[in-house]
Amino acid sequence: MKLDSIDDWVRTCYSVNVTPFMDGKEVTLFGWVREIRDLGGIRFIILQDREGTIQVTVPRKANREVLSKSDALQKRYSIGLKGIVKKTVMSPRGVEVVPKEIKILSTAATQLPIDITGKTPAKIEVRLNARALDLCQEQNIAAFKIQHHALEAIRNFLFKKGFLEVHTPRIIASATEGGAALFTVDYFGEKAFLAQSPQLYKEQLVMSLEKVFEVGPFFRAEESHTRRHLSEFVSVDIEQAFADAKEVMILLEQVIQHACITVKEKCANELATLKHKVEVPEVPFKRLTYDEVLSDLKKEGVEVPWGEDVPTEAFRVLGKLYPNFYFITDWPTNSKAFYIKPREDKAELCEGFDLMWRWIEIVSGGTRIAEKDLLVDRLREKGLNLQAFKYHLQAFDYGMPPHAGWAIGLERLTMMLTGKKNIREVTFYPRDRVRLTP
Ligand code: AMO
Repeated sequence: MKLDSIDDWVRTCYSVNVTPFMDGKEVTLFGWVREIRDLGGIRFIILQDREGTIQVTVPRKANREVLSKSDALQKRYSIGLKGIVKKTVMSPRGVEVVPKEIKILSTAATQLPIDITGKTPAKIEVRLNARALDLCQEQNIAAFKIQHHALEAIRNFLFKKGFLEVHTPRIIASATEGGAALFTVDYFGEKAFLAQSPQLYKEQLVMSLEKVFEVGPFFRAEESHTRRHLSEFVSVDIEQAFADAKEVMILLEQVIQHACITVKEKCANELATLKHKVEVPEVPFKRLTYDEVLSDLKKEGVEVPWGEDVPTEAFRVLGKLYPNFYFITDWPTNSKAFYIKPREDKAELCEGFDLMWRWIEIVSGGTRIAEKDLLVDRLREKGLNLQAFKYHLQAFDYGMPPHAGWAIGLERLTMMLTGKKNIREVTFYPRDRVRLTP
């Protein structure tokens, strides 16, 4: 088929902007054929674009060119059309567009691997294999718009609070979050790693910029194949000088609340598409200590030995007791990373915290160790190689202020905001133990 060229056509509006009030006006639309229905010679084409759909009605007496173009259309062809808006009671939105001219800009395969109307649901593996097409489903567009608005809200909030956006290396020479979950990279013949977090760099940057944040992908060679772990995930990190865990926890709950308010306000249509409700959480969020968590669990018949991490099954029980956001503070020092500050009054506990939503950990953070000697002790206790941290330790000779920070897992936050149960649903192109493509 000979394709048309876009020429000087410029979109006048998206599908959703076409309303009955525009009756009689000419519009230029671009998008994809979502469905075609023939009814006694009248042809209905549902045109989909980023913002939604609009009914295009080709009457029997349309001009020959329009009739033959509309005859050739199939699902997922990308098209442009100029047409007249018509108020009607015959379409769900009370409006249709009658085309004067149609351009076929690209074609598509006759057999598509999934039904993007979602009427015939496909398994997630099949959908992920055809992800470019799968992402055209309204549900997916809705989920990623919600993610976009949440991240925009978080960024704006942090800008207002005086944080500067920074960019740290992804190719690094030493681990930050423990040695196990690292991907190695051949760096000009030298062994390097993909960064698990911006931890060391964001800490160093508070010496100059004081309040920093970074949004970007980080990498964990996760062996566990769960519905909330990826090998590559997006982290929203902050770090603040002259602050402790208490202060950054207050910032965090405000950030989360602001993201929820924004999504609720700006994404009503997307939430309706997903049949999901976002409740705006009240601040302050509940604060539970690790000891309180253990005792709550014990009452529910779940024993977690003191000092150990809380297993997933126990978190599920806890999530039923606290079905919203809550912090867990005062973790055993040894259960947290080497850079988390032990409590001054009780060194076996630390100033690290997690922010949970139901049973899922969405954020973790804490006050950092700002004293070089203590950091060296903690590195040794964790069995880490001091030499690998030479440059980081050096920074502590140059005036490292007290500081604290946190990192939100963006996909996990999006799960909460969209009601999706599998993290792969809210990741454009998920990477996990068994998936490296597409
Ligand atoms: P942590 O390792 O807890 O902390 O990571 C912070 C947050 O990132 C998300 N996350 C993940 N999401 C998907 N897949 C994964 N494999 C994955 N791993 C982590 C979670 C988690 O709460 N440097 C510290 C943060 C800090 O103290 O500032 C850190 O990386 O939502």
